Amino acid sequence: MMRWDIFCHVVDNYGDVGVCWRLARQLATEFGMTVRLLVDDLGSLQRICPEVDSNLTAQYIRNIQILHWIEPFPNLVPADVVIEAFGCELPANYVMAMAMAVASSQAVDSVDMKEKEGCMWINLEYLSTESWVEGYHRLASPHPRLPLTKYFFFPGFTAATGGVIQEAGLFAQRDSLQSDPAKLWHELSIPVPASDETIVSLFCYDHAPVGHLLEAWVISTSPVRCLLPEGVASRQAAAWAGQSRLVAGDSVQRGNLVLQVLPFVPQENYDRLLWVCDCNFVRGEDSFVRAQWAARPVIWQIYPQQEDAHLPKLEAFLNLYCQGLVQEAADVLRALHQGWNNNKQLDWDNFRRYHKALQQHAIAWAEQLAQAPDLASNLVNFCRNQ
Ligand code: TRH
Repeated sequence: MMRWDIFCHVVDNYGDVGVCWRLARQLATEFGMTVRLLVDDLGSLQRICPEVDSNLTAQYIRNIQILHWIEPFPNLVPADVVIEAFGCELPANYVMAMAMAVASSQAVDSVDMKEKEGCMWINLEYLSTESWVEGYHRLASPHPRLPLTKYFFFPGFTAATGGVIQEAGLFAQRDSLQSDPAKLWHELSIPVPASDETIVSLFCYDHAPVGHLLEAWVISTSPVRCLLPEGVASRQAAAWAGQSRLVAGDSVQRGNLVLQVLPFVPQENYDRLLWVCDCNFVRGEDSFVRAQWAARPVIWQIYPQQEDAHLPKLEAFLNLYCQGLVQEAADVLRALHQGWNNNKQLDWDNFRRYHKALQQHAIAWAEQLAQAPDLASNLVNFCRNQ
């Protein structure tokens, strides 16, 4: 089970490839696996990992072979473990090669009594907080024609799911920066925050009520510095500021708000940014999990789905997350999430009032989450035991 292929079809944005890239790195560095990452959109990967050359069909970065997934797909020898990320459809010739590998190992098996080998085929699903996920996690789905079985693997926040990505040493790195954040402020050319200033990072989808939020900060009773990575919600922020566009390095001051546009940073640096902010607005899947590891209050904009199918998922997460949080603080957190995800007004001062309770809870939540095995360990163990 040493060779892993991770197939990633980028639907949109950076989350699909963001999760696959993290997983690939962890499997290679912590488990010593030989990993190939096959991505159909190298530009998205390059955005979060600038070392990637989007013109190359094959390249090695940090011990991972990155292959441009193109059609027609070349004939490759399949790996021992094949991850089909987020239900992307594997190339037909690759699936046939998997089936042939299994068939030939079974033939050897009957003659030599050798241990049966073949491909473990895993569909790594999207992260979900809903309880039905526990019942579907690790279910097998035999192929209708070929001697192959696909297993469904569901990341999640409970012990009966596949867990979430957590690299070894993550907390130690986070704690070290949190105890001395000055070097990051310096790197980002941000003045060391005043004691009454709230530093917020803002990463959201274009339909978020950015204007409402910025207005709430303008009239906030204490100063707010909003760090906005370039290209994200910068259109609404620029429109709100009465400017044609905002680019990295720009800043806008209104009332009690300083809005500062940062470059879109490499993935590791984004983690570091989350660690030092007092509150993180995040979205999708990967930034959402990383903000939880930051152990700072999180406001999540969930990826929108047709017929508002995403709203029960948001509710399920809040139900889980708010356990053990004092009722008033939980109400405030829920109200902010409802407002942020439903294009409504936001009561920032109320959030500030409960910031301490929310901060303590964020630490406790991260500690509790870290008790369960992480996604990569769960995947490796599952494949070994199968
Ligand atoms: O970008 P996202 O919205 O991604 C996804 C996709 O839209 C996907 O189709 C959808 O199904 C999924 O969300 C739920 O949000 P996400 O998941 O948070 O991914 C963003 C990635 O970008 C994450 O790995 C962090 C990274 N990032 C940086 O590397 N630098 C930055 O400056 C920022 C803001 C983010």
